[in-house]
Amino acid sequence: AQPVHVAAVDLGASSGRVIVGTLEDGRVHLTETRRFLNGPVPLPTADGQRLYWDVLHLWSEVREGLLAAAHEVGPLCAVGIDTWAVDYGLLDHRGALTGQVSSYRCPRTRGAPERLFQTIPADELYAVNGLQVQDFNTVFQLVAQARDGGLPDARTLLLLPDLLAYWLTGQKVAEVTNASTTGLVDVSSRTWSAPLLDRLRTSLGLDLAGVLPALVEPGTVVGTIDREVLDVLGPGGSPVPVIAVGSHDTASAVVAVPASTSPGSGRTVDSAGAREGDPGGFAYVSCGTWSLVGLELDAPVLSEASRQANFTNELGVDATVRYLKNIMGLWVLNEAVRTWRAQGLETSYQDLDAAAAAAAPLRTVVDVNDTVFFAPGDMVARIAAAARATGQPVPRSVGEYVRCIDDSLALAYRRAVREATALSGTSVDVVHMVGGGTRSRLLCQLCADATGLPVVAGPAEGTALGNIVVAARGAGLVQGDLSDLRNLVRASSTLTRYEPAAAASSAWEEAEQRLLGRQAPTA
Ligand code: LFR
Repeated sequence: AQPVHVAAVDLGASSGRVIVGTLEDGRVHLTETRRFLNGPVPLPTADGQRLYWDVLHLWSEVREGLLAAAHEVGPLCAVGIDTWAVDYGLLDHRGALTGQVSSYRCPRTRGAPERLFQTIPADELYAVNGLQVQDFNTVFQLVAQARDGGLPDARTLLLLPDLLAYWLTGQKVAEVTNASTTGLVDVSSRTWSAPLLDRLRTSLGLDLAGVLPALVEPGTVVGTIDREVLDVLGPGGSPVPVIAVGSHDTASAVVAVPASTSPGSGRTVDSAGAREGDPGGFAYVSCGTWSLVGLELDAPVLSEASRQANFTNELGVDATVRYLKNIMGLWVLNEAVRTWRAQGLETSYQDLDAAAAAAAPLRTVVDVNDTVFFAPGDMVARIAAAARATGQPVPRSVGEYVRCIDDSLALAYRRAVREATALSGTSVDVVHMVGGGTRSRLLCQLCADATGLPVVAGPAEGTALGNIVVAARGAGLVQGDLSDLRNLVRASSTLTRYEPAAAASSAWEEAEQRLLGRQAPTA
């Protein structure tokens, strides 16, 4: 068969990329045609600092990347778009943006959950949407927006991937995996929750019913790229379809977990270890700006214990549920690197990894999920403060800081895997790490040591691959269920297996107790 090309637009909060997947001989070969930095842009207002996304810049980069894809690699058979979750643009009656697109890290949402819970109690919300409480969930952003003047001119709310798809095709949809992070979707029925929308209208004066587009499942053809907008063509001069994929980046990343387990089947086979017939399932760590740690299930866990532990149920591709916890992730490291570079330190991530590997293990650990690490800023100073506040030694070198971050992340992975299995009544015997974080050999090894489980690391471009295989299936280029898509991912990836160090267990238990015993005061 002739090779066919599918482009993934994959935007993360720290960087974005356009990657072409070329399908040939049962494998996907990736070609990156554009990579660019991204980050929240601060602007002062009378109410203090606000953080926005530079969506026009993102849009220009996406256009350039797709043009390069079509012109340098070949005619595109499909395009899929994924970004981080929860953030949205509002369109007026002409389809023009009514204002800036806020970043989920914008402090405008502080206190918004508590305000909403006065009218819709947290447990009632969780029973419907199954979502962890994070200030940034779309529903809480809307609470903040209602306080700041509401949605006067807004006729349509589009989450970011849907907004980009709209600009390319003129079609407005709400892809369901990402929509599930709004807090407005009934996680059990995969539909907008009419009762929740009703209560938001009566309690906050937010009339969202007509503003939210129809939900579509991954695989749906959204529309074709308007050539006036972007001059690209498919094979034989055909129009290029935009396919709804797991448009939440984490949904696409989990599609690319190279395990051959269907949800609930409890058997794993991974190519790096090829241990067939293991009794347990798999956990995953999707490792980018955030680390998303959890399980793939076929039904949500909506128990009170799960809510108390702040575990989330997000909707996945092919009727799956991602049961997981957000861990602050490489954000902490990226921000620390930003600080060091501003101070003139020239360093690569590889050098940092080597320096951290040479530093003493578990000397200082911090609670990476403490809210002090959420806002952009000087993470080095914040880590030092957290070390002092918990009576631990302050790191003395760049290597020790990176080691502290990696140890602390691994410690958080350990806790999340244990909680996820306990709360869902499942067991796992392997952890799959996907995403850019797998480029750190140290972090992968620490994850194995901390969880006491083998780690299979890769693919590093998991999100783009997960996006591409779902777009390819939507366009009719490949067939099959999730495990067939994962076979394709596995055939296309280099995986590395890390075995847990046998002696490590007690040291991690000690570190865990150290943190539990001496919680730092939160900001
Ligand atoms: C990861 C991610 C997480 C989501 C966070 C904010 O990139 O999409 O899944 O909780 O970003 O949108």
